[in-house]
Amino acid sequence: MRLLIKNIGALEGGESAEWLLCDGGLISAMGSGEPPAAERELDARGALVTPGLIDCHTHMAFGGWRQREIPMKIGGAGYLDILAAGGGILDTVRHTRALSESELLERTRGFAREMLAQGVTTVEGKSGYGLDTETELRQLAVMHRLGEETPLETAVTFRGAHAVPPEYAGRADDYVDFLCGELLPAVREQGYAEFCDVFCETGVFDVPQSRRVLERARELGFRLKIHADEIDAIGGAQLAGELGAISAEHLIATDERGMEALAAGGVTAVLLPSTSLYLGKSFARARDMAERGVRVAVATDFNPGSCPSLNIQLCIMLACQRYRLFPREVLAAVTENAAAAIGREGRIGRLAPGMQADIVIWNAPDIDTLCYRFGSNLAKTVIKKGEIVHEAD
Ligand code: IZC
Ligand code: ZN
Repeated sequence: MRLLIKNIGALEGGESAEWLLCDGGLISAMGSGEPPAAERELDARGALVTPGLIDCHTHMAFGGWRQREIPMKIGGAGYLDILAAGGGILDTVRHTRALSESELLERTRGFAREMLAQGVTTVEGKSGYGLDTETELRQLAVMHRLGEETPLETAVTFRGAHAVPPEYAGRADDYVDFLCGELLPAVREQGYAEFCDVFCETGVFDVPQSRRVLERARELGFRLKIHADEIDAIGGAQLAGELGAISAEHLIATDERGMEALAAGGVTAVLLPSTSLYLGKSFARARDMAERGVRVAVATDFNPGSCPSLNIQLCIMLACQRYRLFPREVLAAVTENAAAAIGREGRIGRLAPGMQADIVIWNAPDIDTLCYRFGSNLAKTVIKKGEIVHEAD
């Protein structure tokens, strides 16, 4: 069925046009003047039209919440203090291990509906709340099934190197042996994860341990991601550059040398402004990165600890206000640059003939308004592969 969007007021993320035609899940034509006929028509009534948003960094398949950490945090405990005391990620691991695949899928499906309603048509989701073979594979299966069974497209990332599990307490190197020897091959065999990510951070995995996991993952055919410099700059950005990772994520504490390494390695910087907000940290040096030729993407980091929000529109406002990115740069950060962070550029993230028909019609006349009116959901009609998947009341 052909779907026509007409009376577009402002088209962003592609050449300007007044109408856009979808056919067979793709954008088949765009233009100005008299639109062609189609079986179904949507009148944009002068509104903004953009590519579907891409949330290229989440940990959305998890059990439980961590609201009970709030008094500890207000009392002065930091993210790494809570983790070192057996809480934080390890608390979520306990809750995630307790859920069956169908229970975990049901929860995650609820998040997927909220994301679609926000204008997100593709999401990346990481494992890392199992830290054992069975639960890690279950989390990956849930992210895969979410993509098969809902309109939300998923990119699946294995992140067994998220924390050292209680079974390996004080034996991080042994856990790294287990990851390289057993878990990574099992994940490869399962076939759902495209990417392998590591939490390279003080007290979690140091640079040599992160390197071991990532080199083994590369050998097995995964593309590499790395959580780097979220709290301390211990060399994660340099490692990402050296290994030619597809992306490095967080980068709150990244210094000049880290930025150079990202630019030289062609690594996309995935920045997570809601995490900075929620942890009360500084904001990544997005403006400096962009000016040094680093491709900048922005995502939510949705997870139960450091960012219990899947609101990508909040990230859009923060990217503008706190990263000092211009509205067009912000839009690129949640569309085409986010597509590059998950190896899908050329198929999603832009509006052009031949691209997948992932489109949002907004309750807004222009992208400045998206960066401005935070707190309200401005997505009006959300289209995935040429089908309407959400319409605001
Ligand atoms: O559950 O705390 N930063 N991992 C690294 C997270 C945040 C997720 C969590
Ligand atoms: Zn994360």
